[in-house]
This record gives sequence, structure tokens and C-alpha cells, in this order.
Amino acid sequence: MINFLSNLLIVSKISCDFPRSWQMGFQDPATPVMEGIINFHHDLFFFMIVIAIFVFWFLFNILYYFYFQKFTKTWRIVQRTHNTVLEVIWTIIPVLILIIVAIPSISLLYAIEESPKASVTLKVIGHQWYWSYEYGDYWYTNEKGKLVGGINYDSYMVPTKDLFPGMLRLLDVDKGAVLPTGLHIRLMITSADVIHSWAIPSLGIKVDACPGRLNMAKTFIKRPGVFYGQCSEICGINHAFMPIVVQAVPVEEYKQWISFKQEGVCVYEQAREKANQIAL
Ligand SMILES: [Cu+2]
Repeated sequence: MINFLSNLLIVSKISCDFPRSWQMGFQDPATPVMEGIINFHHDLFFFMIVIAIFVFWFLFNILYYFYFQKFTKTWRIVQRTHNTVLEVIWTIIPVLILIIVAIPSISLLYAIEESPKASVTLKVIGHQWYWSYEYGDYWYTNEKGKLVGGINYDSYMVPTKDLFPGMLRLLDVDKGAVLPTGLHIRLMITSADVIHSWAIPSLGIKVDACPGRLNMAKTFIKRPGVFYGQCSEICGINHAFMPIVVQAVPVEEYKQWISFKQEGVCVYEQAREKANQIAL
């Protein structure tokens, strides 16, 4: 029994950042926004359950008195039509419930839309049928010290025949996006062909990638982990085969990854300055 309980405790501490078979609830949140969404969902459920019980009680009563009893028993409310008090009550109470629900809903919407100054920008481009990622903050230089481009690469799903044990079918990719934890991140999302949607449940992100349009989202990842998502806008025959993987790592590891990507030429700050000069 103790073993079972301790196992349960361990399992409850493990983050579930990908969908499980027969999963009923949400995936574990990794951002304040997703925590807010889940809390709001739970708050809403309170009202939903109360309303559902009330409506079913009403329904049962109506059936009981007017169908099964064939009008033989007296209905408790004598005047059923044109009862002003009753009509006022059943207008005011739903209005109050809606107002109570609207306050946390709108504040959550504002929190999602807020965009504080971001430390990292990731550009996400949807293609038929893969994603590409661009880290425009960092640039390569060639041997002559000339800027030749940022960090950008494509992210393809790993086909079933190439999977290793432990990998997730239709979810794992060859190269996922890498993002730091504990920093404000800006996501610029667009598409090269049709409308896709970049969605990761654990991060509480779902933003459409539209051709010719740059959609912005922000996120703040609280803990390291590998977060899985899928394209969430039907985009063609291989829509189901363009999954999303984001690996969130501590800032130090993120810096290492960036410098590794730049092949040891860590010119981040200088490059930024140069790029600004070029832009001017
Ligand atoms: Cu798509």
C-alpha cells in the first residue's frame, strides 16, 4: 500500500507534456498562461455542475408533475405563466453568473495578450508539411567576419520506421525548437503556403500561421522539459504529420546550444550591433 502511495506521489510529480492514451484532463502546464487556463476551466466547471444539476432537477419535476402524474398533483408554483417575480429571478441570476464568469475570463485574456519586452525571439514558419524555425537574434559570421545569416533550420517528423524505443510516434521530430526557461520569449508565427496553427498544450499556445501575415505570441516557460504539440489547422494531406517539439532548457544550456549552433563563433552581441548598423 505504502509502495502504491509513494508511486502515486512520484507519478504525480512527473510532468506529462505529451498526450496519453485515454487522457481525460489537460497536459501539465509549463507557463503561467496555461496554469491560468486550467484554473479558469476548473472555476467554470463549478458553475456548470450547479447549472446542470438545477436543469436536470427542473426537467425531472416537469416530467413528474405534467407527464407521469397527468396534471393530477398540484404544481408548487401556482401561477406558471406571466409570473413577474419568477421571470425577474430567472433573468437576474444568469446575468450575475455571467458577470462572475466574465471577470476572470477577461483578465486571463488580457494576460495572454500582454507582451512584455522579450529576451528571445523565435520565428516559426509553417510549410506543407513541416515547420521551420529561425533565431533572428543570432548570426553566423564567415572567416572574414562577414555576417552570413541567422540560425534557421527545418523540423520534420520522424517516420514510424525510424523511431527508437521510447520515442513518440507521430510526435517526435528530427530537430525541435530550443527555448530557454525563465525568460520572456516572443514567437513570430507565419506560413509559407496555407494556414497552419502552431499549438502546444503545455505552454497554452495556439496561434494560426497565416501566409503573408506575422502573428505574434509570447510565452514564459517555467520549467525545463520537452513539450509536444501538433499543427492545429487542417492544412492538407499531411496535416497530421507535422508535429511540434519544443525543448525548454535552463538559460546557461540555451546559451551553449546557441554557441554550438554558431559553430563556436559566439558573436551574438557584436552581430546584433552590426546588423543594426546594416539596417540603419
Ligand atoms: Cu499544418
